[in-house]
Amino acid sequence: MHIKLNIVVGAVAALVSGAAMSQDLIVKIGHVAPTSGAIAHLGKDNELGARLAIEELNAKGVMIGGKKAKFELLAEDDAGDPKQGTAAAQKLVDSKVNGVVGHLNSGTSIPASKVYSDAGIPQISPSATNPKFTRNGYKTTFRVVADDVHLGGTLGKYSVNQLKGKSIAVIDDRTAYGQGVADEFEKGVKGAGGKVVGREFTNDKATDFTAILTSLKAKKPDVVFFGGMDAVAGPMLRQMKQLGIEAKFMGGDGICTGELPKLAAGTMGDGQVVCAEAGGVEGEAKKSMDDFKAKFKSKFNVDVQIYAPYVYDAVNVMVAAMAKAGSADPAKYLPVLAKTSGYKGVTGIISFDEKGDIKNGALTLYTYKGGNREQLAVVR
Ligand code: ABU
Repeated sequence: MHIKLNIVVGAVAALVSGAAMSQDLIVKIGHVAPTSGAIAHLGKDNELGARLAIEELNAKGVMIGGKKAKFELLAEDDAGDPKQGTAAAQKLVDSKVNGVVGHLNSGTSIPASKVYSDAGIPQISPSATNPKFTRNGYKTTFRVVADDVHLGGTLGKYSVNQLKGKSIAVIDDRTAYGQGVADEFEKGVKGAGGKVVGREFTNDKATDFTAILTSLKAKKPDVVFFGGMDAVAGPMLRQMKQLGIEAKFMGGDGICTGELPKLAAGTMGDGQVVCAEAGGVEGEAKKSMDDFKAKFKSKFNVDVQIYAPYVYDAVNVMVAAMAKAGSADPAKYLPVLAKTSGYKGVTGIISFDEKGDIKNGALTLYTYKGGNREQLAVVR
């Protein structure tokens, strides 16, 4: 009799628990970054930022419209390639994701933004800095970092005013990001009264820069700016050393990673490289960023490369809008997301302007000493 009663109680409990589970709201968050190829270390950094956010949200138990939300991460690899980027975007749309965080690159985020816009699915890029990303008039497009007008322009002025560059050379990798940030850098140099003595280009898969560096060497540059990613910047620094080019080396956020010293294989001089992350925190707000980096390291046993905290914030901003709207339906939470104002993230305060860009975005200038990234200043 006692055994029978236990079986009945167990069955009822299982039914109740099953009923509760069936009432959970499944929320699918897409994430896209290059997790294969030369900048896979950056794509994995971003993806881990998303995984951490999703794990914490599930552990916390977020209620959306009276239902407990269960978040699922649908992670795609676009290899940093525009065609694979739009294919990944379409795959996520077909999987009926509720929102997307990504892509990592401007060259993939920009074409993918049309796919998401056509499907009415909100997209927040944590790292694509080309200004065009938010200038197509799509209501679904957001970004939580500063753009290349701010980034390249500030670095251009810095090269003249702080580094006292007199003959500045510029190289870019012909990607949407690399060429765009190099153009803005050049404008910043000229605006500050500086002189660009040479402009060369390569591509984002190149490994041999002898021809362009030899050509620039003849112009005796004291600063070389590279618009591109760390996987190309590292070997370029090695070859500059081999060719005896003693110039300072500058770049945007694409080179401003934890991996750069390894990629340059010990050829970077202390203070030789100056770069900028397209975000940053200062004062009391720095603690939340530092705490995030420590938590990330303890959980995944790797250091943050650059944009994992911004991915983490992007996921949380999206989910905060869903909770506030009481719905994960993109059409219902999109207007709430667009009105995001004063959200306190680990990367600082997030408010969106009418284009979907972060308001009052910061930049953090860094150099490297002893193979470690060292903060120089946070500027707005
Ligand atoms: N912002 C640097 C890396 C990503 C991109 O914009 O292509």
